[in-house]
Amino acid sequence: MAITRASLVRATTLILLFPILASCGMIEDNEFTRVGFPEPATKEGPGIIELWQGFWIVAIAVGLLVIGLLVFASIKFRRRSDDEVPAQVRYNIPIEILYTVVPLIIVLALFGFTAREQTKLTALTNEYTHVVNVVGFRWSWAFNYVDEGVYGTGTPGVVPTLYLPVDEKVRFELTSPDVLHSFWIPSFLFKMDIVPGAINRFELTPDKEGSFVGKCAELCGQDHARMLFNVKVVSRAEYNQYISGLRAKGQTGMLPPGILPKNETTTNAGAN
Ligand SMILES: [Cu+2]
Repeated sequence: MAITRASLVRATTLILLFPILASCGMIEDNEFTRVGFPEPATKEGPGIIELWQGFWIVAIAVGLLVIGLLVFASIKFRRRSDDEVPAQVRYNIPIEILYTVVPLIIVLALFGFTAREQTKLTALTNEYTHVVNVVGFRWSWAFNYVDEGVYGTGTPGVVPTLYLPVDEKVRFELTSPDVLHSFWIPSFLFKMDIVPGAINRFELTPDKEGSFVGKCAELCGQDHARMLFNVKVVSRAEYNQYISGLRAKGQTGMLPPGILPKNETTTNAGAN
């Protein structure tokens, strides 16, 4: 047989050592090794990637074990002649305990790692440098730059851009005047629902300058698919320049939830 015990041990070791090798830079960081995730653009991103990779490593290890046992059992305990009935085994208590307890331990461990990462990710601190109130409305986005007292906004036809200064922790406050939306920037590896009547908060630190895309991840109505926005992570100087530009255009104050800028109406306001 081509699969020897040595090659199985080698493959398993490689899978188990994957996170260490990856973090040492010995395995190339690409979309394949990130299992489909985009390159993270926040300080918090790598932790989420590691959790995701960990789940895959466990899933692959369990999958290999199950397939291996299936192949092993179907060869070793196969019927060897027409008049032979293979040994019928049942009520093997140690094995039954084993296959109840081991999956339980795996699930609890996965739950533990997830809860730990989630608690860290959603923790609110006082260490942020600025606050952006994201208003998701049918069917676009407004961004109130709370500390600076200015806003930017879009329409279903004009995609708005959210500006963020690089390497500064930002607190997002999500509000909606109408229905459920979900604020999602794939490159930030993070999304959170926006619930009417509530304020959902989270904090992230974008650490890569560049342009990213964002979208609504909650099917919210007729023009849900048009709820797109751009994200620009820029230097502090460029950010200040953008804020001054908004002020010069008279976009000062906060855009209250549900109020669209002048000359804009929600064309589908009645479509409930
Ligand atoms: Cu939406």
